Amino acid sequence: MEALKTLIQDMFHRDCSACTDQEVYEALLAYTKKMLAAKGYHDGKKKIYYISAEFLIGKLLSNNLINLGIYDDVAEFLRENGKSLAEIESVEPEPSLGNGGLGRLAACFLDSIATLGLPGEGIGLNYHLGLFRQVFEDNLQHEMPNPWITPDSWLTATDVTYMVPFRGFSLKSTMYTIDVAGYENKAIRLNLFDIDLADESMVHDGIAFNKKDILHNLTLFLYPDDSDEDGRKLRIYQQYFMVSNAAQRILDEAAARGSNFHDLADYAVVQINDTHPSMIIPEFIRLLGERGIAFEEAAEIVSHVCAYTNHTILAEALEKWPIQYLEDIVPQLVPIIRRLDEKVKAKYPQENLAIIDSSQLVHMAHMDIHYGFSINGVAALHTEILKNTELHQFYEIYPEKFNNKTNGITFRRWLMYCNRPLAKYITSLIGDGWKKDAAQLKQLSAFGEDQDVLNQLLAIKADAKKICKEFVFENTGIEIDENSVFDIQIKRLHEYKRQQLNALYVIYKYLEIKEGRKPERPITFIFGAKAAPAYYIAKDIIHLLLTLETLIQNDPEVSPYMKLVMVENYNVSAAEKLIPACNISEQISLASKEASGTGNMKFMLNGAVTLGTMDGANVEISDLVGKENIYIFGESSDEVIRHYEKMDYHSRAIYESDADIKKYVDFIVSDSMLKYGREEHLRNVYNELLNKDWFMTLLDLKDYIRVKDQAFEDYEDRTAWAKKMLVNIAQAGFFSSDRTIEQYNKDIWHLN
Ligand code: CRA
Repeated sequence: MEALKTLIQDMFHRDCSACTDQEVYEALLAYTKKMLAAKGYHDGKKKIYYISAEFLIGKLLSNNLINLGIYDDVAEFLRENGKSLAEIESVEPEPSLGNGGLGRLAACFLDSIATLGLPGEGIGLNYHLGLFRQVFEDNLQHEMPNPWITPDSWLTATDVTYMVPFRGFSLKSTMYTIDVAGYENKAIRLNLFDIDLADESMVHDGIAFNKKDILHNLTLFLYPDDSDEDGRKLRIYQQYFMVSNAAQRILDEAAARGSNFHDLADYAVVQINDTHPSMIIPEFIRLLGERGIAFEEAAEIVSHVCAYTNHTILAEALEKWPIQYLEDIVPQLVPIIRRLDEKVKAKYPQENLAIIDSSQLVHMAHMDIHYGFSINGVAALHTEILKNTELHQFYEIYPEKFNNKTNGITFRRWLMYCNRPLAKYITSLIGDGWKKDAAQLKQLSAFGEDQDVLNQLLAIKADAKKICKEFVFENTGIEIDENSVFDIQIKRLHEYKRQQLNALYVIYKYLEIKEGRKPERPITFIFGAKAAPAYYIAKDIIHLLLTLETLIQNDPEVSPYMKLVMVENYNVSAAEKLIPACNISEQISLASKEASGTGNMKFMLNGAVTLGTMDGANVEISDLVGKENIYIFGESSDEVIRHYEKMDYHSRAIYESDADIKKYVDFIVSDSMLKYGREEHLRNVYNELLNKDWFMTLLDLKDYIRVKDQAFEDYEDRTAWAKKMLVNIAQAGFFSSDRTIEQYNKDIWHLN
């Protein structure tokens, strides 16, 4: 640590102990950046470019220290100087470059690409104000800007710059880099493109701004409100800016490594992360044209370079742009897209295979599938649904393109960093081979009957809950009971994820307690979720949760037995505090709707037991841990898909025929609730459940209550519960993103 000591002296002319946390942070940042740069980057002839609208990377300091192998030394050095790494880290703003699972997955993938030593990089945008920061006021969500770029940050400006042409003007870009260290390996880069004139001062009243002022707004926000035409067009500006920069860079790099472009596929493979980067296909063709390669051949070249990952079957996320919008913004792409579409139509005249449909909408996913060489889903069930239902017409013509890549998470961040005591304990039992070969966690199975080990797992969990309790208090002002069961649902707020189902359980439990049936042990229901600013019913569900929080908090008959807390501004840092402390992991989406989920994996790795539907990766978790070590409820995805096809699900019929369900739903708009909540918002939720319930909440409610009660009962047999924890940890190895990336490389990328 001599070098660090000297650096601190040089920077601040004082000892570490005399510096402020901010100063020590700045020194550590400089120190770490230097070490990262000194490591160098993975090289090779062919390179993977992972292009994504989101990279939800989380704070970087500790993760980098871990991957550089100096975490313990730095922590020790700081301790000797009267500092704590945890406090210094709290100075670091969390980069706000992602929304949910898709963005966090991209971040885990960068960690694994670097760790496995693959030549690659991430490409995205440098959003200045990121996704909004969530503030609760009067039990309602408000959105504020989330600035994260400070004078000293992980971003390094580069001299890479391109011109990106739009109708009527061009924008100059600058590329910024964040180095991502591999675990005990070299680094790769996350390259974020930005405009030079971004003007944060145009934002007013929360997150409002002039959506037409592209010269100054293009990289302000991730997912700007797209509820009007200007908002949707801004998204196209962002997407094209991202992919034009990406394509120009990829061609430049390939040329520098010796490509003549005819052989581009030997130098570059592009993973298109959902449809946001899909315009890279026509953009490549355009740029290859400028470099002398005719359309037919260019289309062929691109078809060997681009691979597409689908992350959802929800229609709202499968982007379709009016061709007129593209005409207005990027007219240079329109003739190319039309030619691509004509080629498709000549061979396959069916409407449901078209790139441009009869309503003049451009289906971005269809372009990816026709002109990409691989299409993958993100969990086994999801890929089956793509093949058999959602994208069946494509599967029939291109069966060889379809493949599954079940998602994964990096164990560096989601165990070694966020739960150091558990990571250390695992190492004490089976050595530290698991850090690079996660499958070795299976060796933990040998301790299933070892009472000391089981007790130790319970003790580590109990400690994590104490730490979490402090975090919850700081965040919400509510004191929770560390001896209660922690039941946690943290993820984006969406009707298909069914936070409303969980809320109905809370209402059921509340009424039970009111009627004198108290739980054996207090329960703490923890939520964390942001709702998209224009997704009104999602915001109403947040209001429902916050109103329940207040109601329970103010009811002395109930609050000793249960609490509900909704963490404000849920983000990666909050997840790192909550996940180690969780007992019951809520994964309760309507079967068929959650493509994979990745929170489910983080929870099991940290010794929580899943309560979930047979959806997404829950199915694979269930297969691995066995039915005794997971709580499954609800209709199967086949049943659900049948209901949609037959259109025979009517929530009102269930409500009218079941007095209990009626009681819980009615409670939403009862006087007790109206005392703390707003009628308008609560009634929206009530009406939605009764008249639409598009995600079949009431269908699964009774079974959910039954199985959840069973889980709480089983929790009381502490040894039996500890065994479930052990099995979950031992079986989590499959969900390492190192495994996922190895499969991408073996089946799709073919690097080295
Ligand atoms: N919301 C899926 O819904 C999945 C992640 C990552 C999602 C999750 O089930 O785990 O992707 N889909 O694959 C998505 O964003 C646009 O679609 C997600 O994050």
